[in-house]
Amino acid sequence: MNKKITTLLMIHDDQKILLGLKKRGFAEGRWNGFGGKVNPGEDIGSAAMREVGEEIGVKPLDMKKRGVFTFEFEGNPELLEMHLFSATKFEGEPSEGEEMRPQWYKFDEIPFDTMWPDDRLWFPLLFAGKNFNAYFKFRGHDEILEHKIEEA
Ligand code: 8OG
Repeated sequence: MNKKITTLLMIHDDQKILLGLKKRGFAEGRWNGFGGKVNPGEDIGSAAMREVGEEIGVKPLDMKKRGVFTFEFEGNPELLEMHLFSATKFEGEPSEGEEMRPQWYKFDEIPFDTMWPDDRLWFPLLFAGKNFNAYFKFRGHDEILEHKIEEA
């Protein structure tokens, strides 16, 4: 099976998380972390750094790998492999770009209803400092048919 490789970087501290409202593309209208497609030949961590720079103009200083997600979309033979990173320190001031509008959310005010539906299932592990791998099978972009999350 073919797969597309993407990155996702979550910037957070122990009380709040920085999310961006996606203004265009695959998940327009959803709040998410920062990331996108890895270019051919590009290192995955470098892609994660590049994307957050392009999207909100910051440079993470303590980026860590947290896990790998595999997404399958019913009826689509191409799998999506998403590499999750997190950071708590960064350089620069988050600013709105063409693609993303950044905003801080307290942990108990995260807008899960306007996020990918899998996020509410794994955010607790992210905030607990765990590393984990996950598999989600979707119908469309809203319905999870199957899933598995395993601590790594
Ligand atoms: O540039 P593009 O629109 O392809 O980027 C999609 C971004 O969304 C990329 O950072 C990967 C991320 N992403 C998915 N699926 C999911 C998901 O289910 N949850 C979260 N939080 N992010 C996702 O492609």
